[in-house]
Amino acid sequence: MNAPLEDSLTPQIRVEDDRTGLSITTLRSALADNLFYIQGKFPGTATKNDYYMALAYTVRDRLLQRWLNTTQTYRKNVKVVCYLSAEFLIGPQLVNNLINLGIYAKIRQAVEESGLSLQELIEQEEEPGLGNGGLGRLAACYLDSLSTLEIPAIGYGIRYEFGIFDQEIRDGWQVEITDKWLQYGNPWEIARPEEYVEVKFGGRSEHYYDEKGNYRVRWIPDRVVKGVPYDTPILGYQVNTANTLRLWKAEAIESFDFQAFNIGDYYGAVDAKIVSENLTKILYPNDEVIQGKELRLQQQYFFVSCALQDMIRLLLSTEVSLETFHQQFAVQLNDTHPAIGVAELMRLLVDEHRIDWDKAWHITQNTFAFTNHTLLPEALEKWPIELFGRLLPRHLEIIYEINQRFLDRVRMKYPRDLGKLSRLSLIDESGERYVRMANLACVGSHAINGVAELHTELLKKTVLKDFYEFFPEKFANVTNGVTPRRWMVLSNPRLTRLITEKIGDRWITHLDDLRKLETLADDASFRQQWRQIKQETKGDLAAYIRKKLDIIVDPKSLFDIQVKRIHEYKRQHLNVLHVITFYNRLKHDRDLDITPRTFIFGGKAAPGYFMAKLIIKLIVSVANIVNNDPDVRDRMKVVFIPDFNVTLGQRIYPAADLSEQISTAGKEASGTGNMKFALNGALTIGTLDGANVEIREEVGAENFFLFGLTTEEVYGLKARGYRPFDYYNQNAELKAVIDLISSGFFSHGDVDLFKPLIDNLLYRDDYMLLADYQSYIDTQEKVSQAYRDRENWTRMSILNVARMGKFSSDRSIREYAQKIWKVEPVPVELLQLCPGGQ
Ligand code: 4GP
Repeated sequence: MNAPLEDSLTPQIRVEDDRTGLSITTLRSALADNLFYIQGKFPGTATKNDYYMALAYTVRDRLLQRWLNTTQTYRKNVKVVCYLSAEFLIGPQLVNNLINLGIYAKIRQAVEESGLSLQELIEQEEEPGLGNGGLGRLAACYLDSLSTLEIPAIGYGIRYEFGIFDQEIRDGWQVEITDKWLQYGNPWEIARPEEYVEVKFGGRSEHYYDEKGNYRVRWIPDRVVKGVPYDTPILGYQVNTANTLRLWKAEAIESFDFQAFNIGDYYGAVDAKIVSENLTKILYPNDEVIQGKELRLQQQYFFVSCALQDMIRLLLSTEVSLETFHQQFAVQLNDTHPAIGVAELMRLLVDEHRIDWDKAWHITQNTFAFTNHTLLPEALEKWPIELFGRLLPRHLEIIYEINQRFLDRVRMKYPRDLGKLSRLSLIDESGERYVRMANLACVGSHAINGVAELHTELLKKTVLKDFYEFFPEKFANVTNGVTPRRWMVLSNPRLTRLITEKIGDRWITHLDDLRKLETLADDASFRQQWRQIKQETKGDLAAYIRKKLDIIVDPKSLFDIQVKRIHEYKRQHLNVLHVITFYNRLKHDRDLDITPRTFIFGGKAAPGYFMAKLIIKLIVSVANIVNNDPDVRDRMKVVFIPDFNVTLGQRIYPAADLSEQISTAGKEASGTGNMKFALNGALTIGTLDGANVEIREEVGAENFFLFGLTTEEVYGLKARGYRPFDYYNQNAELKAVIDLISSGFFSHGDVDLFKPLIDNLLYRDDYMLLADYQSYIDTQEKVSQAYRDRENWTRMSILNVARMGKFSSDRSIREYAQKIWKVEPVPVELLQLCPGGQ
């Protein structure tokens, strides 16, 4: 790939030494040195991966001045945002760092002059799959923006040894392969074993009077685990700020139990190590819903406790009073996964630092803010009391105390309203008793936000209604955004160059500048260039598909793409109903003048989610029939690209003509893939759901293909009694599609294979595919018609990009900073340069 931009955009360091210099000669010798001294290889025996590692260290060396100076700057009493997230899906680091440092072209030259191909080395990088989907990727975009905006920040999370599984498709079924992302080492992280903290589990609490006669509680655990931090620098774009992503690994306090060893218990001797390290071994591969898994609660508590202890240590090292904790740190809870932090901070302040309850509660509430990411009621995290109390006995007591005080206030406000009381309670007592994490997060935070306007409104009306009525002032909306650095500059260098040629490069950090493209939409030669770029990018994806899957797709056909986690509410199977409708139409009229399409899917299913896996099987089965049917050849192809991840997203989003955002209205909190597609010039076919609503508002209704029921209509239809079978019965084309699946046509005559899916649609259809079917098909027809007028399609594509400024994660982060965190940028000066510096 050519450099997306000219080099030397970053302010350069004044003093450079041999190790960090940027001349081609210095870069070449650094590469050779790192190969020899770090990888321990001669060029003759080095693998591509050795070269990748040597290159990564070469780049990392050039980050370190900024990173260490950033850390140094933050020691001086500045307020730091701490983003607590169980997932950070940061994607590959090499190219992002080259772009942010502004040294892409130089590095390419140095690498090529060393006889290597930069592209090949880039492809060596294993991406850290430390997240499932939207929530984890959002955290990563936010880290990028925090650094770019020079806001002091630390991301705290878990260093999973095995991230999200790699997906293979065998016989049409998803197969999960362990993700061994660390097997060849990770050049971007630096371990800080000396900054470990201890995390307790189990045991009991002991109530006592201290030396001054004050009533106190201490926790006597039955297990202690060590948390070791691993730091990754997150460099901003064209700035000196490099914030830290600090991920925790669990280790045993003593990794080898000599006592057990001495009595001959060889296995017992390493037991503690194994048990402790299990804690951070694996990321739970479910998005949205994970219920009741003890290890998951251990993971949550582990990283949150590590993070809060780390913050306290940082604060105390500056001689500032702990009572100013909330003025020094703004802690964002990325969903309820870190919500246990509310109880943990109370425990640390009250039990360990002897601050009285009321003061500690003031600090806690003013520290935390909570983001909700999903409306699915089944996704609200709750933990059985028994499990919770066994693992975190002291926290359960603290939660009871918080609850009692909170419910006293509720009773005052709503005397005799038992329903309210039981719904607001931190404890669910409707059957088996549970701790409700969303309630804990709402009570313990000063701010609560949804991730798109519609989502925030629905939160206030549905899942958090009672909290909204009780604390209306806490609620705000912050619509999600994505970073234009990764999702445009890095992934779409051709378009980046064209845009920059026309309007300069300020748009990369001020995405609203893209508006300047609006007038160019009327310029025929610009449209021609725009189309040309889309064509080339589609050609690249077609080549990838051919190489990986041996399927030939025509880059001139309309690329209709749906990539995201597989979930019934996201309705990949509605897309399949269209694919089959399209196929049937072609079969019935072989001369039909149809706009040729390539239907592309990608996404992982949670391993235990049968219906999602069956949807993948259906897509692949339909693909097999369609792609091998000579009657439709050249006019349609269906492709399921396995193992969708950040790296693949970077290839796929820029190559789309049409972006499928077709969730049932009221179900998708925001979506961020919708933003990545539109930013890269795809037009959207979508429902009025999540951030689609705002995207449509921005790009203009005439540049967006809307279909389907609104949230209100969905609720209304449900309330009246939805009968999906009637839709099937009354719509001949829909009936033909469903009957074709049921007949075994796509499953070698097996009529049972897709029965669970079909029965679900006909008799339940929770996500109302059948109700939306006709509207979807009609709108797809409009898409096909629109694509025939290439000039107008291109104009719409340009206008989409020009009007996507709102969806930069820079805008989201500015809103968090002003509305919620009350933090300001703190530019970093490169004062202390070493080694070899002044
Ligand atoms: C996702 C939501 O499903 C998606 O709509 C949203 O854009 C994203 O979070 C970021 O806010 N939720 C998850 C999850 O990924 O695991 O709950």
